[in-house]
Amino acid sequence: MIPYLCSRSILLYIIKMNLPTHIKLSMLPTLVLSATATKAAEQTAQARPNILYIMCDDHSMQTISAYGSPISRLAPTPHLDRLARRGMLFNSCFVENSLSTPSRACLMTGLYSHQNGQRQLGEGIDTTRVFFSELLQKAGYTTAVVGKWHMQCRPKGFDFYHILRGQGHYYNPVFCTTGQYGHYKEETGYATTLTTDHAIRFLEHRDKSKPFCLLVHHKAPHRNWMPEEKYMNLYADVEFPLPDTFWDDYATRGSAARTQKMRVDDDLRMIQDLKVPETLDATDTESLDSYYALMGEVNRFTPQQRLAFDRYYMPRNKRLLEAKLTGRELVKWKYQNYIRDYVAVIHSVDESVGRLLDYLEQHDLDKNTIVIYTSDQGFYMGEHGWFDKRFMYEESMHTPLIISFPGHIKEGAVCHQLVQNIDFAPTFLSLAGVKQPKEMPGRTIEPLFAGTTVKNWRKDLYYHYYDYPTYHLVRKHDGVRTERYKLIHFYGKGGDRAVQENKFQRMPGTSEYGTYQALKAIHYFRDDADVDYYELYDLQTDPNELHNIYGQKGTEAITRQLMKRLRQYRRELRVDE
Ligand code: SGN
Ligand code: CA
Repeated sequence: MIPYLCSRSILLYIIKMNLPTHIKLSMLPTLVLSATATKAAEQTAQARPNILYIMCDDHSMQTISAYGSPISRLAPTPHLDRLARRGMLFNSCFVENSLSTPSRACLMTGLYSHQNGQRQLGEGIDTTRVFFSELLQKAGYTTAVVGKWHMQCRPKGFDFYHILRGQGHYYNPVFCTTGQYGHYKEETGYATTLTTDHAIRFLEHRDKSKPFCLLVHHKAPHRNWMPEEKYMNLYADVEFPLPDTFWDDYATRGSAARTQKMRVDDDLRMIQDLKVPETLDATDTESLDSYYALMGEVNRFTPQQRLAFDRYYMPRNKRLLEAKLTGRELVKWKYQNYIRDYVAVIHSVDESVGRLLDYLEQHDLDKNTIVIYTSDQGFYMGEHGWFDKRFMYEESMHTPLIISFPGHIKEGAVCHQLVQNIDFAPTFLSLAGVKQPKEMPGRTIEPLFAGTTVKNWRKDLYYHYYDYPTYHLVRKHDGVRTERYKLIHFYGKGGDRAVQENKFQRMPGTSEYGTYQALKAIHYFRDDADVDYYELYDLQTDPNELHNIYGQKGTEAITRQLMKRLRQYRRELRVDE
């Protein structure tokens, strides 16, 4: 429209000019040519799709009803299901390092953790690496990110950002915005709603002559799972089934599965996570820490928010304390209420997805926008008795991925081929018609959109987790996952000895140092042994990964093959630890 108006006004201007008619006529072809060129440029820009990438923090596949798990059937996600019906449900999408900041660094750079420097949660990212957003911007896209950024660097390559500080807060969070990096202002409301509002505001005010790439990164449903005021009691009366592996005793595994601290029974905190401040033991540093963590959220409330919180949690806590539950009954109570809060948080996320899809439809943007929904990793909803993530075991490494792209992806399609978060940056670049830098190891997933099995697709994935010793005490490990098997190598020094290998944990002033000292102060660490061992799972016969078959008779050939592939990955990718 704009070039058309411009050409029209120039034409009128020429007509009005005090020049002989033949000169005026001789100017016309130039005018026509320039108008055509501008129009063509606009069409090329418009031919490239808009990209709407929605990523939650810690959203499990088990709580998206399109994936059909028993939990999600009791807490459905109609808008995510609507997205899945419009497009493709990916059944085999995995991360390369199941932790927030590494996953985000991988998204932005298209590189594995050891290549982009972000191995653990705090410091690390190599900011000299190119972010895909910079390349999209150069190619004529308007780029934006709203919500949880969670990297220790300024957003690079964004025309607009409106981001939370660190992990962000659920209630009345602080955001900083474009041009004001480091200057955070509090906003009244719930993080999921506010993040969606800012996403929509960006869409309203964007430069409409360009295609856009908008990243909507929700803080939800990260620990400590604080539901929105109006949804706090949404699932109060629902009883969720325990996962089959809830009482796993880790009998066939190495020590890492036992020395972690992410168990629903012992490690979910009564105060911080389950919101029972009445259990405070002021003589216990761990209990006090848990209390301050909850108060860090509760003290942010407006009086109305506080009222809603007390109205739901106080009677729930009273009933619990009166029931004097112990043993398995108490564990089951913890599980139920963990899931109830988590899925109530998801309800707001689902609504946000609905609002964004509605906006696209109402503004005629749905036809030319690819919508991607995913999480920064998977999450345990009680499987193996756990919450949190980090492990290479399925529920953590496996992450949701739903993509709709009208005209390119058939409605209701399902993809089983192996996809990893190293593929996102290459996919965005290819959608924008930008050449993929050769150092990016992933590949565009566009060929999978056709819905037929792509023959020369990858047959396995490399995974590497580094963040030990810290929250949840999951040991360092790397491994390879094929469509059928998974080989994992757990390694590294145990307890304080591991800190010797971690430069940030030894460097006062860094967030890694701060976290390490804070956990030490509440006696979080144990003197775990050094480890160096393998586990092997056959996902076809043992999808729940309960039977480690490493070293068993009959597994020699597959072990040799997987070992070879793992060595090859390490060599080719120059893995340095
Ligand atoms: C916080 C949480 C951990 C969680 C990490 C990483 N503790 O440290 O439970 O594993 O974040 O999560 S909390 O007491 O601060 O909630 S991630 O999603 O950012 O990777
Ligand atoms: Ca996360």
